[in-house]
Amino acid sequence: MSARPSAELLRRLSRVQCVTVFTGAGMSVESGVPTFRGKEGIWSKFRPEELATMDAFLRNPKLVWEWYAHRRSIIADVQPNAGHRALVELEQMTKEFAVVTQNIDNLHRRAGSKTVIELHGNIERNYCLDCSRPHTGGEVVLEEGVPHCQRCGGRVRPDVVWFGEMLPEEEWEAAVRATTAAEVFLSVGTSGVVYPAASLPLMAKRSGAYLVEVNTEPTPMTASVDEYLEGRSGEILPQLVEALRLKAGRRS
Ligand code: BV8
Ligand code: ZN
Repeated sequence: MSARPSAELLRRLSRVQCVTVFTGAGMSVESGVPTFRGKEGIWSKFRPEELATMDAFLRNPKLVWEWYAHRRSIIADVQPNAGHRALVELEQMTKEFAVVTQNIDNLHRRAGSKTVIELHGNIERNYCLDCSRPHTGGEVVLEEGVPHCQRCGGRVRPDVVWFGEMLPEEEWEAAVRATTAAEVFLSVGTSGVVYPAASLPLMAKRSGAYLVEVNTEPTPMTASVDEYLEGRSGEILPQLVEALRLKAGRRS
């Protein structure tokens, strides 16, 4: 049974102008996409920090490319879940709204969210390490499992942010603007261990936002939030939107 949103949260969400939702891998679990650090984590014999790095790619491009191909195949077969769809509705009910996601699975956009800030890139995009040419899946030439650029023969990599790499500047700045402007900030389905993304919820709170966490279990952030809703995002977010719709209906 998942926690119900408080009257305070419903009051705020029905009155404020600016809402920002920060999402992590937990958002996509109910679509069938495994998280990183959970028991059923992706290829649990490897830690993301060991595979999602430039060193790992340079050392063993075939293994890293196969790991991303494996994840792409999972993502190709899944659909956005009720939680993604609830955020699309919440965006339509809110004057200024942004999803700031750590996820690379493109599910927020596929669900129909308009303002999606992808802090860690997008697994459906690739580019050439040498000439930076963007590559869609079809144009990648595999030689012994290693992807090469058709134009210059360079190595092609996924367009995601690896550990030790800077986040894309434009997206980071947009995320900070959406965080500091938020009157309500929802942190959904993230363990809050990967920086600098994990610094956003407390940045929101320090800027005056009402900070809400949605997670199936407590995280290092839970002690500092204004409201902790324990449960699955695919249940809690639709319940939240339904309660807001009812409240609006009562008012009109
Ligand atoms: C950088 C793309 C700087 C690739 C990813 C020590 C201290 C502080 C920082 C560091 C440090 N040592 C190293 C660092 C920096 C490092 C970092 O933070 N490391 C961590 C591990 C300590 N960060 C970086 O390297 C970043 N860059 O710092 O550059 C710099 C400075 C100067 C010069 C150069 C560089 C780059 C980080 C980006 C890494 N890329 N992804 C890929 O995906 O392959 S991160 C990866 O982790 C994903 O993006 C993922 O989203 C993200 C965070 O994980 P979560 O989303 O939280 O997922 P997780 O599995 O952990 O948790 C899921 C949660 O969902 C759980 O809490 C679970 O309970 C919950 N849940 C499950 N089911 C549900 C649910 N919740 C709701 N409903 C459900 N149904
Ligand atoms: Zn190239």
